Amino acid sequence: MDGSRHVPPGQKIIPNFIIYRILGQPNIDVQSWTLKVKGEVEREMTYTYEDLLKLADVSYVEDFHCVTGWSVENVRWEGVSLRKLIEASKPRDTVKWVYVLSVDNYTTIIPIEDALHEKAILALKINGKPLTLEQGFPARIFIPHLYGWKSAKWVSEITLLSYYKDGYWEALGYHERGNVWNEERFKW
Ligand SMILES: Nc1nc2c(c(=O)[nH]1)N[C@H]1C(S)=C(S)[C@@H](COP(=O)(O)O)O[C@H]1N2
Ligand SMILES: [Mo]
Repeated sequence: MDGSRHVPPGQKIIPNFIIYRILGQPNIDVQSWTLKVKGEVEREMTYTYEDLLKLADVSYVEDFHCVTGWSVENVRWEGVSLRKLIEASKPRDTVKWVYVLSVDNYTTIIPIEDALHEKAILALKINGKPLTLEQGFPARIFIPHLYGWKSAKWVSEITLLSYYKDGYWEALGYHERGNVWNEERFKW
């Protein structure tokens, strides 16, 4: 940052995250939990939590923005580059969308360009500690320039698709991409 704080349009800073679990808090057994990367790929991959901890390669401080208007500043995020996970599965040239499924059946969708951004991660830690259960342990998506509903918690599957498909909030009119700087809140 350059000294002058940048808060996206229509957002207000609050001190702490408001915890959302629209489909309830899932029970997670980290020993049996896995993350799958599948869909239009040459190589479907399955990762354990241990595998992901070893792959963790990204750490930075970025703000979090919920589309309802609250933001939390200066959060340290650590995890695995989504680009690295996607490339490891050798996606076909036709891939345009990344569809995310969570253990609680929450879903969301992300354009491939945004998922390949260098700061797009599968987050494993917040502020130096493993995610808490309520904040998405073992793993959640985080992409700093997209609204928080794209930051699916308790992720279990990442599916690479050539076509668009609504996730939970997108089906209710929320935006296909959700860029916070362009205020992409709703589709229409
Ligand atoms: N599985 C799941 N992921 C989710 C949600 C949810 O209800 N279930 N809510 C989303 C929304 S709208 C926001 S703003 C953030 C909130 O993250 P937090 O609960 O860590 O504050 O989680 C996102 N990821
Ligand atoms: Mo949100």
